Amino acid sequence: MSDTPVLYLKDKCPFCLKVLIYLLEAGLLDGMEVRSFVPGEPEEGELRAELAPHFETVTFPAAQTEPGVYMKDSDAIIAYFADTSGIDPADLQVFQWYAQGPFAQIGALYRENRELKERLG
Ligand SMILES: N[C@@H](CCC(=O)N[C@@H](CS)C(=O)NCC(=O)O)C(=O)O
Repeated sequence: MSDTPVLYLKDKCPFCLKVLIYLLEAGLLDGMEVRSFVPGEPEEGELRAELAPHFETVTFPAAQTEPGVYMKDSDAIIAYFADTSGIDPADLQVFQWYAQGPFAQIGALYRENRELKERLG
């Protein structure tokens, strides 16, 4: 197996998009292998089966930073690549626009929706 880091993404996932934007804008994506799936397509089962032994619960995005070393959680993945590359996400304009704009709004709407549903019982 090569030492190229691998990124595991679920199509249209907002957490995955956050990592993707960071890596793209930082110029790091070219050096990575991206394995993504559309929910319901056959690749989904393959990727979940690959990741399942490495996590108690599989979530996307996930990354294999070196052969056999897996991590998940979008902020942790960004922090790892920021640390190894020295490229601070705070300096990336498109990343900041997304993280503080649409991504933050999606989170706020999700929490509001969950609260309203709980109140409805
Ligand atoms: N805190 C995690 C949340 C990631 C997350 O919840 N991703 C969703 C997809 S948008 C997921 O993996 N859901 C479970 C699944 O598809 O099995 C992160 O920042 O990466």
